[in-house]
Amino acid sequence: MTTQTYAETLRLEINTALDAVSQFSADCPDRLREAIRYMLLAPGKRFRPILVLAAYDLCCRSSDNQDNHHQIPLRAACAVEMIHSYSLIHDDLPAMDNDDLRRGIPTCHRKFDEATAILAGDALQTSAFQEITGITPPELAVQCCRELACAAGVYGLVGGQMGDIIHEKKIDHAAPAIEILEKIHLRKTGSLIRTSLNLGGIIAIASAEQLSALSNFGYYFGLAFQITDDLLDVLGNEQTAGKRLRKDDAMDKWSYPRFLGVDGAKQAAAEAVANAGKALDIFEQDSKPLKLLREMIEQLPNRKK
Ligand code: GRG
Repeated sequence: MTTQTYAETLRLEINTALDAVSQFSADCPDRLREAIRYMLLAPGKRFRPILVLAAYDLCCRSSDNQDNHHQIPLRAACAVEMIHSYSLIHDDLPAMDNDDLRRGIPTCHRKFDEATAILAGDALQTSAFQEITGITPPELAVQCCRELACAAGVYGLVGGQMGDIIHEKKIDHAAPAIEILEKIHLRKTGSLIRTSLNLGGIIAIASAEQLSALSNFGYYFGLAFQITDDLLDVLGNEQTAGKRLRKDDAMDKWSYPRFLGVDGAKQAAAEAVANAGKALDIFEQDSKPLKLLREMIEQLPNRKK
């Protein structure tokens, strides 16, 4: 199986599982279900859930060939994608970035309305944790729940988003800009990426050395992801990216190209990619998941969306 085929297999498993977890019973209002599924099932790259499954496969000692091999890690994979989708829906709202386009389609509040989009985001967040409670044994579920809550809350996504808003409005300029920028992005973007890798490792009962390597890889992956996202905003094509670009300058946002220039940001991304690669050196080098993780990080500087 090539790395490409392996990645496609994981993506298919993830999309099937996301479809299943967002059916909900008849008690869920139809409009809410529709709004949730509209953004959750829209064509995202599925980076984070793929990282969960690849990290799991990398550290898992049981046989690869069981039919239900991914039954438990798929719950965590769905949960991170649900948290990610909620954050995109809320980030696009008029009170935040006020965007019209996401994943190549109208944003959730444009397609439905603001109240529905807020509620769809809220429901995605709570459903993510409900999904985690299905992980067995229960002690593992508790560990995963804590890991995800830390990444999503005040120390992660939400805290990072608040930091971004504060600095966008230039309230606090005391510390060196690049350090603040890194801190914001490690929370806003990096935390969920790192947690995706951690969750895969935790569920696979990885060793302390493996968990530390995954976490290091996640740190640099998050950094490279954010720098290349900022570069995409400057250099990318809106149609291919499926979202509005040239936002950072227009909204006076802090970004890597703004502080380092385009070439400096490309250099910083290359350094993060190299450091991420080194973090993986402790693993067996010719396994499928290892090759996929290396490919994902090496492709980041070429991303078009
Ligand atoms: C509203 C709590 C809250 C947080 C918002 C998601 C987010 C935090 C901000 C989005 C703005 C942004 C451009 C963040 C940088 C990185 C990022 C999260 C990009 C989008 O993720 P992709 O590229 O998207 O993985 P797809 O659609 O492929 O899943």
